[in-house]
Amino acid sequence: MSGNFNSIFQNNAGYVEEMFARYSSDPNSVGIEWRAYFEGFNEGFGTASALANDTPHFQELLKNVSEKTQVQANSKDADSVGSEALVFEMKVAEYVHAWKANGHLQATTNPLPIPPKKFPILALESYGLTTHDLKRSTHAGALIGLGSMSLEKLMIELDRRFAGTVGAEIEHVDSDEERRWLHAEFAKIYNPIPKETQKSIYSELAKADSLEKTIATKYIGKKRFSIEGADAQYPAVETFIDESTKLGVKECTVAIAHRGRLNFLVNVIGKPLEKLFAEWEGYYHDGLHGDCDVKYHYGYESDRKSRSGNDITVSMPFNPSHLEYVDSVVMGDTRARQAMYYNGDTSKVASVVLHGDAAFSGQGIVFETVQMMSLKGYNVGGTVHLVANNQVGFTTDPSDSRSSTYCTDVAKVTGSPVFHINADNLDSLHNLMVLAANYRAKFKKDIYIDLVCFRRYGHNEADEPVFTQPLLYKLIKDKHAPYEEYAKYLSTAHGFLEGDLKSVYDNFRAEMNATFDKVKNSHAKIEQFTPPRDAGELKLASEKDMLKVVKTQLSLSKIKALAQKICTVPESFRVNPKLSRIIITERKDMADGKKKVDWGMAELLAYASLLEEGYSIRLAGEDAQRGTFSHRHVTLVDSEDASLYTLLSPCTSETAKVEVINTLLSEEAAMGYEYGYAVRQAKGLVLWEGQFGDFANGAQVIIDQFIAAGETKWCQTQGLVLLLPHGMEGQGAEHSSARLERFLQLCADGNMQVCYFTNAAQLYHAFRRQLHRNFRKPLILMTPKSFLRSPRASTTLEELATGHFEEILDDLRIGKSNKVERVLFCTGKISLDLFDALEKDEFKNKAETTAIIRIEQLYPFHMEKAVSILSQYKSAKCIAWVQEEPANMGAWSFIRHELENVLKKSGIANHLEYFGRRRRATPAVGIEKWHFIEQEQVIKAALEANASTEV
Ligand SMILES: Cc1ncc(C[n+]2csc(CCOP(=O)(O)OP(=O)(O)O)c2C)c(N)n1
Repeated sequence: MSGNFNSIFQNNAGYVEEMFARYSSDPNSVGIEWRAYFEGFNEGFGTASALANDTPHFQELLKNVSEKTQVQANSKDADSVGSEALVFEMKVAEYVHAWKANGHLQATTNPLPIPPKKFPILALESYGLTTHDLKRSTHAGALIGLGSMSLEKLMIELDRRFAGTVGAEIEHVDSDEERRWLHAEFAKIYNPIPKETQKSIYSELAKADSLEKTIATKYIGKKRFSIEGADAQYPAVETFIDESTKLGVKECTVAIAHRGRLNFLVNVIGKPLEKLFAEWEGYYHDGLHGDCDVKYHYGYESDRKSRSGNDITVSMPFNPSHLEYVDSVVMGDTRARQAMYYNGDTSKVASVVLHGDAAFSGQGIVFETVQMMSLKGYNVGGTVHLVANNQVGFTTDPSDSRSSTYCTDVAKVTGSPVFHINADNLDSLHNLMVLAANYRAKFKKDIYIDLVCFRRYGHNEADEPVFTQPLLYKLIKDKHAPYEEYAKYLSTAHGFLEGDLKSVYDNFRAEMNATFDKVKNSHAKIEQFTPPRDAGELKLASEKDMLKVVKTQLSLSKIKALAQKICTVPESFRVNPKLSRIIITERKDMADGKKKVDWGMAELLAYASLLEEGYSIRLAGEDAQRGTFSHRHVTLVDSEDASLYTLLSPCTSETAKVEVINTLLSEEAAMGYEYGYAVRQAKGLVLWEGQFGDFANGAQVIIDQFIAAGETKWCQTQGLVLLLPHGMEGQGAEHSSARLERFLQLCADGNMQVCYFTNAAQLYHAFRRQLHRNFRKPLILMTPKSFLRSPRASTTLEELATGHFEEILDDLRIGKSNKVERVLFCTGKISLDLFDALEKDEFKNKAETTAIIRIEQLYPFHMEKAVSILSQYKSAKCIAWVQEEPANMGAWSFIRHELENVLKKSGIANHLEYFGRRRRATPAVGIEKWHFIEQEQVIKAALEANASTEV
């Protein structure tokens, strides 16, 4: 509670009462500060009216105020003589509010002996109170649901509740209902927990430590990113899982970075210890797919029981070293599970994301991901964020790694509650995780738990932490293992027998040692590819598999019927008249065969056809519903009431759903989310579209670490489509290039497809091909801007019905191939520019002697097809690659080796020439006029020059 009311109260007690009366009948009739003040009372009592009618303490306070006011009203100077009792109450009330809001600052959350600082905001004196007031009775405890008591007692209660070993940040939560609920639940945080639960917690701590010690003794000095010091994460997550299953949760997705990951994989996610030891031993069998990854990046999934014996599916996504990027991926995975397995019910799949304090406060993707919490296209019904705050990041102190007070301050962005807890207080941690599970289930929002703990060793086990954190590690040296500390507490405070507890630990060690011996003596195989549930017969595939023709045709009548369906809007829906003309009418003409099918229509037809075949579609992108260039208009807005209608909805069914999402303005988290979704939803098409392709490099980590490398590292396949508007049109450095060259540089081992189409039919067939194969591969697509509606890039319904995807398009204009003198290989937009140029007077004479060969799929490159096409043009004197991108960009550095091979294999001795821009530091010039001059020079050189020319 902010605002200093003292002066008001001192001078005008009657005014306070009047304000309260007004507030009680209508909270909006008083100013915001008064509202905030009286709302504070609400949290202790209930609603505003309950406050007025049902609360004995407050009635008493009011009576007191009333009497005093009456006295003042009869006196000569009623306004200036304040009620001393009221003033006192108000001062204490402010003091209580300060503790409710800021008590966490002074909480003893640190398990290391570092006492919390003192904060003036929590001092009596800051509210005009002194030690002389301690014995006075006050009603202000009502603010936290207590009766009247002395100020002294109230202070003790405030300290106990708000500054114990758990601190609560609740006051920033907007909703009254949530705040009241949170305060009421938080009041129970120190309640005792059942003995059985204590046993489970001890056992989990013992198991966590056992595993680390076993690995440490078997693999001395090896990196394992031990959980030691943050062991409490394990029972915390177990409590969350257990409580969640009681609330109906069937699956729990758990993401965690390096620290404690091996421990979590085995103990929480159920990866058999045998498998882990086999990985440590390096028992990799022949024929293992891909390059694999380090042990602590692997994910796992299993069905297991919760502590109470309920069924739960637990999973952990694979993740790279790049910290926090998996946050967005696990969100997408969670949403896909909810959509696919539980009909979108968010209460069935819950997510816990574990973070490190330094990464959580430093990495920007955290902000982007948490911002998704309540968005229609992203919400997963709330996530529990558990930060293992070991008070150091690698060798960096918190004072150097964040400006915010807490590592969890990003929670304020979404008005989510935050709790800071001392990891030694495992009983309260249990209560807190119960609270978290219930909060998530009830309010469907994120909740943050800052688990203050320590790191036993250096960043990894070989690092010496004393070099950089000598003081911290002096304290850590004296700290016992969490299982030992808890055992001490259980035996002294709860009558557990030390010997019993010790044997629990010893048994774990013995079991783990036995497992190790077993693995040492056998050569267990390491399993790799497991397609997601319900994905059908999916396989791994090579470059060769990717080049096989895929039957994507549908009958013409079927396509026509689909086309009609997707341009029919319900009669009651009022489409903007202009839009109706340019989109609906035109698309109807396309459906009737009166007009060629443009890019937008072909795209929608591909979606519609897949939906009718039972595949779901999820397209998320920046302004994707309309499309950056106004070409898509798949979701229309009613011009009168702004309601939405998706043109694809008539093609959907129970199993085939469509979501077209205008995303938050994020590339990294938004793309990561779709990656996670695509991995899970193998039976659907998942697409992410950039506003312009140029902005996709904001998601470079997702591209490099997940999309390009996920299959080779983890055997994790997916068919995510990236739609990246690309092409040089004079729009400057940042609206021209999706950095085709970067994607091509990442291509190997059949990891993805990189394409740049020139015809809408190709788009249609490529989208259908994505799902009509028994494997999944990402598709990176350079998409058009200027030629979205070009007749040259348009197609016919017949082509859709009869064709299939073509990796390379020969020049069908050429009548006699032996007349061809010049063969220009190119990709995407420049091909269409070249075709246009050949129709102009200046170059008309070249039309028959110049063949333009379009490489529509750059990777995997179809060598055989290219050779067979080029072999027709043996008479050509000039064979070249043409591109509009600078020479150090575009496809040139990738394709030249492929094309040189094509020449060799076609028996052509010529050199491969290059026509295009010179090497540049930026993808495009900033001055439009220069662009057009350059573009003309490229075209001219391509059609006339005899040797490589850079402009
Ligand atoms: C994006 C990224 N940048 C840098 C690193 C290198 N790195 C690995 S762990 C680490 C410190 C992480 O600290 P924290 O988040 O507190 O987790 P802790 O290691 O303490 O558990 C750093 C900088 C990384 N893995 N990822």
